[in-house]
Amino acid sequence: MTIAILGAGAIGQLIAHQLANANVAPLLLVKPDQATSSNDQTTPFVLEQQDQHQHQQHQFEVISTGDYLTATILPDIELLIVTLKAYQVVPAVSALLPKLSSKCHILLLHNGIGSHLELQPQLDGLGLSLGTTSQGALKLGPRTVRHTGEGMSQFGHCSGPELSAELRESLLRAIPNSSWVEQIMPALWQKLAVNAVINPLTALNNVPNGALTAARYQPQIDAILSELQQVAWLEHIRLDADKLASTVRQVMVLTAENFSSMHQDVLHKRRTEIDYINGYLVKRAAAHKLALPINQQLVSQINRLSPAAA
Ligand code: KPL
Repeated sequence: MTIAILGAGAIGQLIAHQLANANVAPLLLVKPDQATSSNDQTTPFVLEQQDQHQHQQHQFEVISTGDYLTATILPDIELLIVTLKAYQVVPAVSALLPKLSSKCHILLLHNGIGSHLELQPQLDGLGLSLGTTSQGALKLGPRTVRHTGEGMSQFGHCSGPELSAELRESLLRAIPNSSWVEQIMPALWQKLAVNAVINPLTALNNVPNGALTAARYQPQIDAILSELQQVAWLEHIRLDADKLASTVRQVMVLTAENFSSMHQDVLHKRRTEIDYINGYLVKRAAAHKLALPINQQLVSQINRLSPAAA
């Protein structure tokens, strides 16, 4: 069984360790400029557990994206787990597609929604699944990650042939608190709500996630969620408003000390995932001839602070 992970960021490396613990160590496909590149096949990857006293080491086969167009192993990949940022998915997967066999199944796992719609026209019959995770991971070095939060993971079918039962079982066995759901879109929308509130507000106000529990943010949070609910309804996604608001608040409390990924992206002047979070809401709303002024304003404010799309 050949599983590969495209993107050796914090979540990619965490899942690689979890798969290795379940005896299905994946290949890692990484960018050539990363210190994790294929030139170094000897330095182990380290997983630091939450209590910071326990460490695990695994050796993964690393293929740099600079070499992978010639890599003979690519046609053997049966499951490609893509843990890149949302905006990196289409260019990176498109470059790989000519080398993948028709039996390869792709699983996208990132914040936000929308990359699957851009990728689908190119898939030529390959199976596609989508997932969401609230596991926390922090990259401490090129080959070191810390598992910062247990969290839950959900996966589900999107299009084309379904993932084989064998691979599905391996994935669920490897990733703690994970499940395969009949309908993945409602789960993605719930995570979208969390990110649509926490990510831009923490980035714009330069605060950690927990700060958003202060009363002064509540009107803005309610407005973001109310617009999200309107689009979800038009998209036939049924979400319970009270449950959504309490989930968002629960994440703020559980991750109170953390700085959101968008906060960090803005701080380090990196491109953010806003186009696939609040931007996705605005786009879907426009398709229904609906305007979302609050979410649109957040998109504009974040885009003024971070590098624009290429
Ligand atoms: O997913 C996250 C992110 O930072 O992108 C949350 C859940 C908001 C945790 O920080």
